[in-house]
Amino acid sequence: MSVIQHITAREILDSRGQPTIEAVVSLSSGETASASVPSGASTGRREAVDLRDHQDRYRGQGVLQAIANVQAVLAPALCGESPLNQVKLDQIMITLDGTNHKQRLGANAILAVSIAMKRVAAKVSGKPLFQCFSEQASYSLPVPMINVINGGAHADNPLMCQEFMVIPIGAQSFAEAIRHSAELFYSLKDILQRAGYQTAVGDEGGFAPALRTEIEALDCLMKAMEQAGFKPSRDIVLALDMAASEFYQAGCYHVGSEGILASDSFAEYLKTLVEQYPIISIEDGMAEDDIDGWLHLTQLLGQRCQLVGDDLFVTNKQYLEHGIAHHLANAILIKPNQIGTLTEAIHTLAYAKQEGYRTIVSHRSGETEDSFLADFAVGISAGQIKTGSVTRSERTCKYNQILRIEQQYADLVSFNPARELAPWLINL
Ligand code: 2PG
Ligand code: MG
Repeated sequence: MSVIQHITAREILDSRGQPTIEAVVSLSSGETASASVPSGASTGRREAVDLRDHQDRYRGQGVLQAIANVQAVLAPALCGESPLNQVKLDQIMITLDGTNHKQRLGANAILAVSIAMKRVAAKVSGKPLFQCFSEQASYSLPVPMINVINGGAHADNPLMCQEFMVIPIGAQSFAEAIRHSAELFYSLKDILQRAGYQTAVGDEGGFAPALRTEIEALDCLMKAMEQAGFKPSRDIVLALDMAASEFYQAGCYHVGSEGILASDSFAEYLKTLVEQYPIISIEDGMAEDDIDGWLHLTQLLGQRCQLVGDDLFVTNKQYLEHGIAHHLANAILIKPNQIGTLTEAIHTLAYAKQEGYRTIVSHRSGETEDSFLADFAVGISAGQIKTGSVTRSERTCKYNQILRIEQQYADLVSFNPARELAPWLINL
């Protein structure tokens, strides 16, 4: 029987030029696999800890301590184990860390090893990675949310909304969804250029123009749809990530163009946007600490719009349980690095599905060229994925991997936006 023989890690760069961890796991039978982990800019307060050195090198962002933890603490405990029991392997790491938020060993150290072990186990099993999460007769390909305008913490422009995303619901296949999104992206570029805006891209590959208001950005998107020949609501719908924790201070939302709004007024403002534009999904519409605001927003919009908890739930089953009990949001973002192991991310997702919450697998704004997220989203039939725009290779590598899966395993997979987004599409 093949067992884990060697685990090591190294410091590499992410898409923002910050250091991150790449872990490498080798088996006694000779297989080797590696995995690298991302990091966020608009992080939730209760996320698992991304351990940094806080020394001079890389302005404090080095990950040498986390790497030392992989080599000195995790590797000795995992070597000799079978790579095939992911739940047991992840539990060993959780126990070794022993803290609530993985602050001792670092969620970056633990997750890099967790993913590399999954990958090497897939190699041993001889199956494609996406098929190693669960045996299913058919896998659903995730509907992509493509982030075409970047704002907030991901761009140097006045937009408060962090992500303006398009969802190509009229597409018949994942490949067509990517083509539609790319065609819309080119039209958006024309429109921004004609209006005299810069078309350089932000952290997640969407344009980062110096538009002053959210309304201006949404109007550009509507024009881009028209120019590219798409009918709003039939072919393309919109999704926003407000990342509202970022501009919530002393109980109010500092919305730039709209001024300073109390929680109720901010919810009303979001409602107006939903009424005026084909927006079917809003992520972090309220700040993570504004629980009353979340309740109010869910009552106001929860029947007609997908309300996604990102900072609110941080992929943590315990926070999701609290949210469900208190009727907050109706969907959850699943970011493995917010929780630190694959097993915990999968448990949170399974629980969300069981409770009727929609699930969206998500990248981070600081990413690597690792395409693991693509196989993960397909393998667990998450239903939706967001991993940036149609530019920047750390974003497109995930979409490209789903394109490969769709082409190579056509008989095993299906793509159906109407199924994944049903409750929100009927309201359009
Ligand atoms: C988000 C993410 C990813 P960050 O808020 O959803 O888009 O951003 O990784 O900066 O937290
Ligand atoms: Mg978010």
